[in-house]
Amino acid sequence: MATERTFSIIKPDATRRNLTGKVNAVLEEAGLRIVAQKRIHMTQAQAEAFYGVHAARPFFRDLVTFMISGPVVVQVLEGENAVARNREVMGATNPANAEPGTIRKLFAESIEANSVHGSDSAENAATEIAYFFAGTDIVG
Ligand code: IDP
Ligand code: MG
Repeated sequence: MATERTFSIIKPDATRRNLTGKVNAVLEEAGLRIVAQKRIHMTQAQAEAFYGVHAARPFFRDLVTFMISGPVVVQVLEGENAVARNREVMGATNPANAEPGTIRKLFAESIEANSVHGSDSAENAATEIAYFFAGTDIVG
């Protein structure tokens, strides 16, 4: 097992309901350490670039509009197998399919407003972390 880092976002539906601390508590309970964190309001250009991989999907426009509808908290999480561990604790994209106790089961409003983003691979995690954080921002 290797210690690794992943990238996480607490999405606008969760910041709007003042759930940052509750989401962080679930992450920490799962053994993930928040080694960098900041609250930002993404620009349209930032959200479009971040979700560029989904540009061809029918929900892309709505997703970008949602992601810039309020502040988000961008985070770097560290722990054993952090990428997979975070995906596990996030739960399925559609909260209707998410396991009990997962962040999306506990807090998500819909398949779109699903409270958190998490990197889906170590390679994407590195790219996504570098998009929002300098190396000196991350204190493990
Ligand atoms: P993930 O966040 O579980 O990795 P992705 O398929 O990468 O899911 O989708 C990125 C984000 O796009 C989702 O978290 C969700 O906010 C939104 N999304 C995904 N599928 C749909 C959909 O069918 N309708 C509306 N929004 C969606
Ligand atoms: Mg994804």
